[in-house]
Amino acid sequence: MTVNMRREDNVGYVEIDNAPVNAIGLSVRAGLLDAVRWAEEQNLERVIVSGKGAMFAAGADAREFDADPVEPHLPDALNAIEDSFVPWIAAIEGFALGGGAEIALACTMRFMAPSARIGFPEVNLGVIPGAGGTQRLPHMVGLANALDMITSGKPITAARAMETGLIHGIDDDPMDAAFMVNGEALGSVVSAKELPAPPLDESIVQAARDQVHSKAANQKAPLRAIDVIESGLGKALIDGLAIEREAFLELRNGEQAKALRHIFFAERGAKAPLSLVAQAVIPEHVAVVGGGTMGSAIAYALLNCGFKVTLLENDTAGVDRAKQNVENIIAASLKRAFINEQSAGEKRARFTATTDYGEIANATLAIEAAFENMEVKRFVFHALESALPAHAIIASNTSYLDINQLALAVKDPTRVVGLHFFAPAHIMKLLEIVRGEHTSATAIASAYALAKKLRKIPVVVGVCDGFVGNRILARYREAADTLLIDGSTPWEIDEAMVEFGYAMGPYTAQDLSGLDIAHANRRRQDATRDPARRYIPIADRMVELGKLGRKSGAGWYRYPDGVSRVDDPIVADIGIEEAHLAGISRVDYSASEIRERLLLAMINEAANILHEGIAQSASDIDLVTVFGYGFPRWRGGLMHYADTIGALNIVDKLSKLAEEDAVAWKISPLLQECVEVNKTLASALNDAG
Ligand code: T1G
Repeated sequence: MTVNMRREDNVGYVEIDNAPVNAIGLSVRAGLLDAVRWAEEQNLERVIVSGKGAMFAAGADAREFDADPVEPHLPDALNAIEDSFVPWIAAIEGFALGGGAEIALACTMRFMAPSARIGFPEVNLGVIPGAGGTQRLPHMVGLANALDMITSGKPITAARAMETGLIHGIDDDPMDAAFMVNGEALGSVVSAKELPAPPLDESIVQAARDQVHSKAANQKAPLRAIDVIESGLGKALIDGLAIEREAFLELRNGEQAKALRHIFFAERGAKAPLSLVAQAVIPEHVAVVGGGTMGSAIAYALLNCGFKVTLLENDTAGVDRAKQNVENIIAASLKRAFINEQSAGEKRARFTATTDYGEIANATLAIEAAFENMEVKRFVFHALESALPAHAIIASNTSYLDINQLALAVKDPTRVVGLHFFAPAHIMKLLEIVRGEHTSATAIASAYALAKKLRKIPVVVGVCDGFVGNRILARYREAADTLLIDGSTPWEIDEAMVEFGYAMGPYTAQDLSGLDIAHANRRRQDATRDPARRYIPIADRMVELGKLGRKSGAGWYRYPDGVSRVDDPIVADIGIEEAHLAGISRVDYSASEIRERLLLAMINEAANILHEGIAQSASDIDLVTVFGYGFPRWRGGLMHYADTIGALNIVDKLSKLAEEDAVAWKISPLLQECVEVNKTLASALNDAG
């Protein structure tokens, strides 16, 4: 059974029992309807509904969304609860989300535990509440609060729920509170549909629209939720529910909802294969080498998840700098109330910065975050090998360098793995686990376990220049620089990609990270670059001119006050000048041509990455692009997006581009294969196995 029913005297207890999160699937919906009939047949005085385990209910079972809805539908069950002559009381522990919150709204009363949360995260799945949330909530909490809860998708605390009038009480034992409500009080509470609808205040509605346009541009569900809430006001509940249901079903079958569901489940699928879990060695004491930006943020991420951390630097100046960097992150976290003073104190107590490698004699994991230079890293690896226990895992945070080359610095290469964090390392969720040719299963399993403890999204990648994310990024930038010399400006390119859904375009992003990083990589690749491949010298010119980005006051843009960004005609002139020197007749590319070229460049590179076995699945590439590189989540990631275009169309467009430049636009064999056997990239497993 997924809905348990029992009675004690004349009180009925209905428990949603569908591990792990009490998702409301078909059996739960049917069970709720049965429970209404059971309570009425038993002529009970009240029903107290709760969730088994830590959660009330996580919402509708999103795995059912790809299939046609099956009766009984959740609105049917909730209308039956609301209309029943036996009053229902929701006793909420943990989360009451989406359909779970809607069950609570259909009840006569609601009680929450102090730490419980209630909310409507449907927009995060590209849909809107589809079982009365848009129609009942405004009557309970008012128009502004309802719009905010539903369009933001953010759950609220029990205290906030009490403030807004959403619930009737907060109690450490919500079921007991529900039991203790006196009969008369219970009988006097009116249901949502009997409460007056809030007045339609156009200024509130417009403010909600403006908020959505600024926070969730391009996303359909939040705006549609506003429409449905607005059109339901003043209508009978049954009419409002019909409007809601139609909108919900339409969104549920739409591209954005499919993309968001894909990412939701891909994120949860990013975990160690069962065969590996038992081999994980979870460290307590972790060594971090290098106290710069990355090293200190990695150290903080570890401290934030309970690890003991010893940060190693070359000299006392480095030690002092590392301490200050970590302290700065602690101070910022305190300022934003992410942590409190007690928690800050606990972190400080578990943190040491030193030059003495003797202090890591009992560490079982070391993460090297030193200067991005092979010789420096090999030297550090050698020192770590001498200082650490023989079974300790040695990881590098390198963004590009060859883990196999690094592993040669130690006697036992099986203990070497890449742990590629993304800046800022204590905030970004993505973690590329780089598997070297000798990396052991234990090292991979331990990396997965570390990612889980750090609440990161782990993606195992193979060894190549830039692994998955930075290799795609390098192709993205190369294609953008090609447009730069062939006719566009940085701001035209950035605007085109922001219209696609990126928070910022490649040039704005590079001004933030600094042009010198990519410049150093280009120099590193000089010796092995294909001479037949077009080389665009504009970015080199920028670095030669000292235009390194925001940190130098100017990069692809100028920053007159250090903050605001303005187009720089000098940069546009450099593009024109370089085109002239190369004998190129510039072309005025439209925004859609810019988008198409940059996206096809990334898709083709990603297909090669999949084909070469550097990534294990298209879904992993989606996680990397969304959680590491700002690809719009509501497009499902680069490969999911590619599948919405289709391999045939992609190959057709690439063929035309290859006529311009056969080297840069050489079509990935995997894309050709997808066309030949009519398969999607999502179904294409890498050939390397
Ligand atoms: N449907 C199906 N499976 C779900 C699920 C859901 N809604 N939520 C979680 N799971 C699975 C998840 O895939 C994972 O599976 C396991 O449960 C643990 O999840 C009608 C239409 C509740 C805060 O959007 O936010 O209601 O990997 O790792 O970290 O109007 O899950 O173990 O096989 O995330 O403890 C609205 C989504 C749905 C909430 C718990 N509800 N879930 O976090 O566990 S639409 C949501 C969450 C709706 C109604 C509308 C979180 C959580 P596996 P987990 P967690």
